[in-house]
Amino acid sequence: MTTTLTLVRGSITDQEVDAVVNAANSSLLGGGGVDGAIHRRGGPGILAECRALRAGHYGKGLPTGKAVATTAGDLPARHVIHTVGPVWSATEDRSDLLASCYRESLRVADELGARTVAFPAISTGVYRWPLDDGARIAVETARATRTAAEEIRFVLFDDRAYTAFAAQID
Ligand code: AR6
Repeated sequence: MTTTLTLVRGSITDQEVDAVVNAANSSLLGGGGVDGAIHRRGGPGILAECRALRAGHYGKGLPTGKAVATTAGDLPARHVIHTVGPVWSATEDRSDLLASCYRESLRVADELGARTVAFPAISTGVYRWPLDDGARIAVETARATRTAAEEIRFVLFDDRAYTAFAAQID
């Protein structure tokens, strides 16, 4: 099975795919950026499942680099996979944690039977990861991960992010 990497400019909340990935924080209880947009558009069903996860297996929150799935609520996707990217550090190399977000999200996507998976540029917003490096890690990790997904779609919110990802794909 071959996996195709695709790029679109737009919002993760508009993607009609089996699973969209949320750039969450470890609380799983919402935030700004992608996270805020997903909870706003997806409605309260997503937060309800996140709260249940916090009341159960993830009492201390979701660790950085891990991923967990919930309903997609009112989104046009079937599932949301929440992952927690690392905050950028100039003094510590956290690249493995960022790669882990993509790997773990694809592992969860496989468990869900997802054939189409949409990712935002994890950590490149509030968490300040440099866009070119974030794009490199995203594309390299997607290419290196064995998955049953047929399409891995990167959804870029602006021209700068789109250009950074396009440079990695070409
Ligand atoms: N669709 C696609 N990409 C988007 C969207 C959207 N609707 N909105 C923003 N982006 P961020 P992070 C881009 O900050 O850096 C939250 O508060 C954005 O331009 O969403 O991993 C969480 O709760 C950027 O390139 O995620 C965490 O606390 C990229 O998506 C924290 O932010 C990621 O930006 C996570 O920070």
